Amino acid sequence: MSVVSISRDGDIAIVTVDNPPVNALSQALRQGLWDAAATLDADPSVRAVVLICAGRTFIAGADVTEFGKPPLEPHLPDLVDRIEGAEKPWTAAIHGSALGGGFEVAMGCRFRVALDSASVGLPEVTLGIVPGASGTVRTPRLAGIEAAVDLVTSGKPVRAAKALSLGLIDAVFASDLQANAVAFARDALTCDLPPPVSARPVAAPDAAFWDSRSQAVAKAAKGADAPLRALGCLRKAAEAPFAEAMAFERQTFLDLRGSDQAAALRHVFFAERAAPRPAHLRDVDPLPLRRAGVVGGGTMGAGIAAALRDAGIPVTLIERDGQALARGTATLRGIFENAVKRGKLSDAQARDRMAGVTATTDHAALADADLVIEAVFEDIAVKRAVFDRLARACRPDAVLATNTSYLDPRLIANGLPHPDRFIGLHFFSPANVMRLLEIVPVPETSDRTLATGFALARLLNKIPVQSGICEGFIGNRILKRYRASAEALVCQGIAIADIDAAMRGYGFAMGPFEAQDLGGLDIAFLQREGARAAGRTVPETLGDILVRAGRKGQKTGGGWYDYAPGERRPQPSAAVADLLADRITGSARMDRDSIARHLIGEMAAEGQAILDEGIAARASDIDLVEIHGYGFPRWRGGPMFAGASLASSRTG
Ligand code: 3H9
Repeated sequence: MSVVSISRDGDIAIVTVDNPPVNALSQALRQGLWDAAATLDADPSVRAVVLICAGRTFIAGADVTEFGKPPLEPHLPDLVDRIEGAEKPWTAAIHGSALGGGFEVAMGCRFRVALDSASVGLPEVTLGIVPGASGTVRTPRLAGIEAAVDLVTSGKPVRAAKALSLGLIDAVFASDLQANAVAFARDALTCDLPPPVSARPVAAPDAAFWDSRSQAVAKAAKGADAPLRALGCLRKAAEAPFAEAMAFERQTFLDLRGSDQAAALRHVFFAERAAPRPAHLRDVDPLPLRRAGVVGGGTMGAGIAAALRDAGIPVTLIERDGQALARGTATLRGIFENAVKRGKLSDAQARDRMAGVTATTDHAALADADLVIEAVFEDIAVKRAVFDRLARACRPDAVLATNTSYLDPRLIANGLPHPDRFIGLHFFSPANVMRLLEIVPVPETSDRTLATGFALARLLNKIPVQSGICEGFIGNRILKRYRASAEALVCQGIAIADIDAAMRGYGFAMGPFEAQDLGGLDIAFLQREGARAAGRTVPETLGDILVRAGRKGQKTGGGWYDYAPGERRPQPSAAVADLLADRITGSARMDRDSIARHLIGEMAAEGQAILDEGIAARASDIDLVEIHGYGFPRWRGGPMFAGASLASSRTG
């Protein structure tokens, strides 16, 4: 069947696009629309055209799978011009999302109407490119340069009501999109047509505007190239004639499309879509998730409860006594109050979030929970006791999950009457913000329980990655190697501050030592001490030496660095140099680029071991863990993606 079909409603032609899953602008679709424009121009009985899409969304953009291949005609900018130049006015009727090339096609139309649930946007910068079919040139002509800068450089879509207020669309309907769009198109024929978007003027702001915007955009981009390049295109659109700005945008698009950053971001785009759908669970129905319980109201438990409430799931929060319960409830309330302060929630929404929380010390309140997540102290005996009680209090079909980050979930599940419904769900702090969820089945976990873990991730808008069982699972195991490798560099004589600067230069918000100072060195220290107490041989790390000397990080006024009272700026520390003097045996020199390459190579090597052992199913899953759990720069693609290109640049 053709991806474009034409039908009629009297003198209005309806062009329907049907190219599942998201109506992406493949060559066949571009050609189909091109031919439709020619057919309808030639048909004197047609007075106007409505462009609408079948399926879940309007055209969601260029076909990203075609980006690595030679471009085929008709090119998208020509198609947008062709639609704009059509003899009859086209109206784009938008449902779902009109994104990237999809919104550019809509801007080629004389009018744009949408369902109120729809959104429009130009997410190209999130793929490491700029809009390539007039997005930077037509958007400011519709919405003005300020709004265009926000839309294009952030890549964030806006909902229909906002789009209407910005002038990006002309009308919003609650339902009956096709009938309303046809009526709109017919009505429009009774008035003078507005000029095509390309013919509309755009006001050019002064140099100060561009200076302030480039600073803000560079800051938000954190090393990604595309947002600043997009800003350059917008400036051209404001200062040069239409055709010149189009040529500039096209050249920028083509430059970036082949860039390393765009390849990395495409890799992440597809990785994020592959991770939530493991092939072996395709035919497995998850269990319903109507009510949840969280045991433990510390930072992690409260964060998990907040994430569940954000997804609309009623939560029972359990603590061991009234005092701990009051603290946990206050932490949870604090999360929502903070969201109100930052404008993320209204007062009423925050109240509603708390109204859906039952706080109690009585495990019997978990009798109707479909899922209970344990987030208590990392101590096997404490956790076992919790699960003993849960086994008695919960329904036999309720999923019981542990949020352990280091303990072996098999030991926690041991002795449970229904281990098939047990699973590890490893959240990252703050759990209501961080998108990563490591899903860790034990051998007895049923497919249904596992599928429920993935369904939970979908509900909470998290990126799920399945991990096998090993110490630290995927993420903390790589973190351990990263830190150990960074310490090894220190022992070779590389300055702590140089290592941190190298990793910041690579794109991390913080280097490995600064990050430990912020989070506290004592957490990992206590884990190592626990392992030592259990009789395992764990070599003394440099971090251990610092903690034993009372240097636990910023909270104690010093860790790897010194901090002036009340300050967060790290200062190289003579005390640390003294404490570590015996262990610093080398006087190696390495430039920052080599330091970063070395440490990324170490992470990738650990990732490869994780793959070889079957702990992770795909290299791209490991990349997602690092990007969404550990601040790895997204535009680098993750350690496995970046490590592969480091390896090829060494051999090539
Ligand atoms: C662009 O337009 C450049 C132009 O300016 C210039 C050109 C000259 N291409 O996300 P989902 C697949 S750049 C190919 O789970 P949802 C996706 O891989 C583009 N495939 O659905 C998945 O496949 P599978 C700018 C695509 O309902 C399936 O569709 N546009 C594309 O949760 C379902 O995806 C964007 O960046 C694509 N463009 O969300 C929009 N998009 O089933 C990107 C999706 O085999 N897309 N697929 O795993 C989205 O944001 C979401 O897909 C959308 C639907 C919101 C539309």
